[in-house]
Amino acid sequence: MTNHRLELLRDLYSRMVTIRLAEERLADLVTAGEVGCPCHLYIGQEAIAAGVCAALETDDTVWGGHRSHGHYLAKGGDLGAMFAEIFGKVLGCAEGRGGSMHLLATDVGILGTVPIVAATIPLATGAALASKLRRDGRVAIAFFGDGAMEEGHCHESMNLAALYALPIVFVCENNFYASHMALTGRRAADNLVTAADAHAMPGEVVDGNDAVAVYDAAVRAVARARAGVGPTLLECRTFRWRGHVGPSWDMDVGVKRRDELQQWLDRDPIRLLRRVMESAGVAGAAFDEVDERVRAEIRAAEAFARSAPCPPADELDTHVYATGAR
Ligand SMILES: Cc1ncc(C[n+]2csc(CCOP(=O)(O)OP(=O)(O)O)c2C)c(N)n1
Ligand SMILES: [Mg+2]
Repeated sequence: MTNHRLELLRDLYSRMVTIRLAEERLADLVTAGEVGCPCHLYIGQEAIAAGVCAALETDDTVWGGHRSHGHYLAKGGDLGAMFAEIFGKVLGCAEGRGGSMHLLATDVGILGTVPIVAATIPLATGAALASKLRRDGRVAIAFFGDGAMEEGHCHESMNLAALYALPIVFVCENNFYASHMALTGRRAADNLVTAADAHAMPGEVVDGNDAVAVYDAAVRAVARARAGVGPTLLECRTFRWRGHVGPSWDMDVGVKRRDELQQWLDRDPIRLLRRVMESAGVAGAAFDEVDERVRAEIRAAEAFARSAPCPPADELDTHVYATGAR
């Protein structure tokens, strides 16, 4: 393995561990009642955010939904500002007014995560159209779930993007559930990727638990987008380990996921990557070092969030009503 490739694996590992450990801490804080904000955890899907974002430049834009801690962190969003946001503090990345489902970091290209299912797909398409008109070379990434592919504006966006050959990659994270409904209970066939054919763009099914496979697919799709050839649909197949929202393991809500979940736990994306790295000669101490560094960053992020002030009560309706001249 080349040094360059090994550096990539280290980078992917670091991004994935940051997401995993940050969310495990958030899960504990929700369980302890210290965080009241609803958190849709991404644990189990880390390889997708890490693999795609490792293929991007800082200026490229990323758009997500309700389950976007992973996208925010993988694209380089500040950990302290994310914790502060989830604690509802003014130093949060949305000034404490959005919480877990409205993470933003315009300086690193995270332009919008919004919990209305599929809402950011047209926004990402608009960003791609703007990039094409400005010729600024940026690529937009729309991250969304399998459930979002059932929304009309997802397909309207894909059609427009294909028609105008826009620089965008549609990344569907197929975790086989939308809330508590299984994919096969909602669709006649497990065939999400065939939407690409309908919209005359390339589509690729990717093992969403294999960070390197995701990265390689993203590199191809981003290159097409940047070259002006047009959009790509990546269907990354994965599984969320926790409940739809909150830290539970989702085995107690009437969803018969136990057997399915066990199969995916055995394919832990972080463990899979670690195995590849170990066989390339990376020693155990190197992983411990990353884990320790990330744990220290999370402790610092939490301390920062706890010590930050809440938004002042007299600013309750700031940003709610339009002000100034129209
Ligand atoms: C337009 C809209 N309809 C319904 C909801 C309620 N809702 C929130 S998340 C969700 C499921 C989304 O599933 P999917 O797109 O597969 O993402 P996942 O939760 O699996 O990551 C639903 C139905 C919503 N937020 N917005
Ligand atoms: Mg889903």
